[in-house]
Amino acid sequence: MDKLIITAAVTGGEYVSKAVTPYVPSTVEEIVEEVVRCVEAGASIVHLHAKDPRTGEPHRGDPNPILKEYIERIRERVDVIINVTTGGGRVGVPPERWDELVRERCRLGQEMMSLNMGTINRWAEHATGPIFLNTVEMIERWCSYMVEAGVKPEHEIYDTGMINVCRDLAGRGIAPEPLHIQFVMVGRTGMLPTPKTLLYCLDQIPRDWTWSVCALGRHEIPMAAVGMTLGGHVRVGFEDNIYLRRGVLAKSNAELVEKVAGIAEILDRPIATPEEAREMLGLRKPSR
Ligand code: KMH
Ligand code: ZN
Repeated sequence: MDKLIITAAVTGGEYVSKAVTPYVPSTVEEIVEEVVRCVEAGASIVHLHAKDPRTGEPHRGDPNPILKEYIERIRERVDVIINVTTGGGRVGVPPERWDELVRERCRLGQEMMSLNMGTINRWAEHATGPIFLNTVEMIERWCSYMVEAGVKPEHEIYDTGMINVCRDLAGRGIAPEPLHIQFVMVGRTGMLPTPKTLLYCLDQIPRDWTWSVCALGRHEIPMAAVGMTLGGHVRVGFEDNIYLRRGVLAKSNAELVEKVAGIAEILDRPIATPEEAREMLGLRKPSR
């Protein structure tokens, strides 16, 4: 089995603000410190959204300058693979501008970006409305922007049909193989977080593709345990779950990273350093 790549989705994404947990990092300084703690705990990738520094809500308007600042400040402190959102960063931005902003966002100095592989009903209330819009045309264009910029897409799969979209993009040479998949088990409007669902998904992807799993709320850690047992990689962090255990808020994303790193140790699965993860995912180290 390959070494385990742990992604820390540290910023709370679009749904987790200070009103949800006081521990969500929101200022640039808090986010950088949180990334450093997560890397020390075993994360080799961090996934970032732009936040309002005061409230921890999604940053309203063009998120690119603030994401650029996060990336530059993180690079000054620690070696880690940086993965930037494309699903987030839409609040207060008219849909006509999404395309242009994603294109620009590909060139902020990160190595990876999320690419959401289909439209889905929102699993929780969201400022942009009840639909998480990702048409095949958007996906194709955004994938091409990433590839042109030398950024590796992380294909986010919320429902099993989205795997077909991945295969189609790969087959037409739009997404370079091997793809890296994130199975995002949101439940409710998407895939249920169960071992059976994950096994079905794994049957649908070529063996040489890499994959990771994340699940929302109380399913995060159990599905991470299932994923790493099956040879996959895992994502944890406040974007998906704010609890360390039932009724106990995690005080830092690093506590969640430590928890899955502990499970990996029990399972005798070594953890990948950022450099080892780059090698496994075929990433180039960014120039400083
Ligand atoms: N918020 C997650 C459920 C993105 O940022 O583009 C999925 C995600 C997608 O991380
Ligand atoms: Zn995200």
